[in-house]
Amino acid sequence: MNDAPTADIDFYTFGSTNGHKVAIALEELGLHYEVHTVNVFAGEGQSPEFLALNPLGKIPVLRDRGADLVLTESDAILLYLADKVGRLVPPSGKDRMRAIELLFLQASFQGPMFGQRMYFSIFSAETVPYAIRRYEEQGAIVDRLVDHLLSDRNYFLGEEYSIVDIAFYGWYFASNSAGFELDKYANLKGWFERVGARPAVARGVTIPKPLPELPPRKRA
Ligand SMILES: N[C@@H](CCC(=O)N[C@@H](CS)C(=O)NCC(=O)O)C(=O)O
Repeated sequence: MNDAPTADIDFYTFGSTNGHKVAIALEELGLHYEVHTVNVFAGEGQSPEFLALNPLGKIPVLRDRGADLVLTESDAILLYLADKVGRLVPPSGKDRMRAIELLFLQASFQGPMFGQRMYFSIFSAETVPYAIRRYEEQGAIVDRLVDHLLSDRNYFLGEEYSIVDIAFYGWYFASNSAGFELDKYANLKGWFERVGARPAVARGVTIPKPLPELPPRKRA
């Protein structure tokens, strides 16, 4: 609930993948928050005020005033919010460790590979066929793995939707919009549609604004 007057959470974001993940979680959890739009692609992440919150100059950043806490890294923020409300993550035991393992997988593998794929296939001023191929291959490895992980379940942790789904959805949403199709992966495609049908997800990917129109995808 994006309603500044009663919020004790400040959410610094822009309309891109890692920000959308946190927006989806805030919406799913029904938390009150105030959005601060930081156009990191126009240099606003480099202002002294913002660098004091995140020295890397990237969004998302979350400040929980009540807890006197500033957090960066989207998956750490997802875990914090889920724990704060006591929903969307197993509270303890093996199931919680599995959730954390999958969050690390998302942050260390899906995010960087999809990020580089997007950069070389969509945004790079120069066409670098080797890099396009390399990250298309890495993206396909992620897709095959995720399709396999979802082969006997509706969500990453089983039948319960969780922050792991939100973490993976952010990049799948952006890469799908950029023309990276999921048709070859039935389990992954079914999951993508299931998660995308949730009202909080549909709202989250428009906060503070939807993804921009993207340039055409380069082919190697
Ligand atoms: N590992 C970070 C990545 C954050 C990130 O790359 N944010 C992007 C937007 S989605 C950004 O701020 N880019 C601007 C820049 O790199 O200067 C996370 O998961 O939060």
